[in-house]
This record gives sequence, C-alpha cells and structure tokens, in this order.
Amino acid sequence: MTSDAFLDYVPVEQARAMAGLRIAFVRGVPGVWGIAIKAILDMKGIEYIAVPHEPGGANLLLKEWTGQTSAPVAMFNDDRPRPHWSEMLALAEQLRPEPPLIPADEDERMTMFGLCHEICSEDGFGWNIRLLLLSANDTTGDERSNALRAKYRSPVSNDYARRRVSAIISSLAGVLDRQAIEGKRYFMGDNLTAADIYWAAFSNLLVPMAEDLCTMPDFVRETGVIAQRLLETPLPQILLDHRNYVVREHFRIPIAF
Ligand SMILES: N[C@@H](CCC(=O)N[C@@H](CS)C(=O)NCC(=O)O)C(=O)O
Repeated sequence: MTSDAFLDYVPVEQARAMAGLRIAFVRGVPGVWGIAIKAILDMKGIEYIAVPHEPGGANLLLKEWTGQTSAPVAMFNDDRPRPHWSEMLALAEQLRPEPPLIPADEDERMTMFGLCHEICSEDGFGWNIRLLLLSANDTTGDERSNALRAKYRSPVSNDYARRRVSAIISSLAGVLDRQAIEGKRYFMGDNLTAADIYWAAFSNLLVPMAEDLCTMPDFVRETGVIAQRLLETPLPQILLDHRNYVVREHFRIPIAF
C-alpha cells in the first residue's frame, strides 16, 4: 500500500459538527499511538476525518470536545470520546470486522491483548521510554517538555523504566524467535494481528523508520538516538526485521501526519 500525502485536517470546530468517525492526530508528528490506529483504519478501509492536535499547543477546543488533550482520540457520532488505544481498536474491529486484527479464539485474544498492553499501555514499552526521554531533558527547561513531564509524571525511577523496557523487548523478541522456528513472521499464528501493528508503530520510538517508510521531523529521529543511548541495550534484529516487514507489507507508506 502506498500513499503520497499528509493528512487533510479539518479544524476541531468544523469536525465537531460532523457525523461519523473523527480522529485527532498530532499534526506533523508520527506519534506512536497515532501511527497504529491510522494503520488499522487504513487496512480496514474505514473512512475518518482527521482533526489536528497541535503539538505543544493548549488544544483547548479539543479539550472542550473530548475532555482531554492527548492524541489520538476517536470521536464516533455522538458516542463518548475514545482516547485509549484499546477503545479505538475495538471500535475499528466493530465498524469493519474484515480483515480481523483481533483473534477470534478467546485464549488467543488474551495473549494478544497482553502483548498490546505491554507495548502501549501505562507502564508499557512506550510509556517507559517516554519517562526516560522526559527525565533526560529535564534540565533544558523547554516549555513543551516541561508540560509533558508534568502531564505524564510517574513515581518510578529511571532504572525501573529501563528494566521494564528491556524486559518487554526481550519477551517480544522471544515470541518472534519461537515463531521463526515454525517459519512464521507474526507474533501470533500465521496472520497479522493488532500486536504486530502496535509493535511496528512503537518501535519508531527507539529505531525510527527509514524515510521511505515514515516521514518525520528531525527531532523525532534525534529522539530515537537519545532513547537508544538511555536504554543501553540494542534492539534485537528480529524485532526490527519484523517491523520493517509489517510496515512494508501492510501499512500505507510513507506514513505521514
Ligand atoms: N491515549 C493514549 C495515549 C496517547 C498519548 O500518550 N499520546 C501522546 C502522543 S504519541 C500525546 O498526545 N502527547 C502530547 C500530549 O499529551 O499533549 C492511550 O493511552 O491509548
């Protein structure tokens, strides 16, 4: 799948008055939660209106509408806001079951949601990398970092965050190693699931994708270098190979916001 464009954004005031699915994305920046839900919607062919979340801005209109200021957040008709990755995934699956990105078998669902949780949720891979990054530049005094640090404050130490990220990486690599023995490329069984999509998206925090896969401002690439330095352990090649394969085969590329 290829695309040649950044998203066409509709301002919050206008989007709010529309029906259907409206999703706020961080404008111009491939936020990892955003990369994932955009890929999910693209794969399923679900139409949506993109709404801008202005990075570093107050996003007051978004707050008035969705009750919060993070992105992505999905607004479907007059439903409640859906800011959590699992709510957006469930909605996408319900709106357009094909292709299925959540296994039908209950045991497999439990395994897959466990993988996704460790990648995307509070105290997961992305969350702990963000804590490391925010603590690394706590002396710069830059306004955006200060605001994010205040917003995502957590009582854990950097050592704790580093251990969590390393443990998650090691388990994810172990899953792929076991799959590879059976000649399988995905985290579960023979088919792509949401876990593959979330890993592909979140890997960008540590090793940014090549330019032909994802268009991003320089600071995102620099952030990846800093994150790798903070983590001190290289990402196993099998996780990178998986990411590159999944993005090339299944995502609309180049990913751009
Ligand atoms: N709501 C998401 C998390 C989203 C999130 O943390 N988004 C980041 C960008 S990738 C964000 O909006 N950061 C800017 C902000 O919070 O103002 C979830 O838990 O599923």
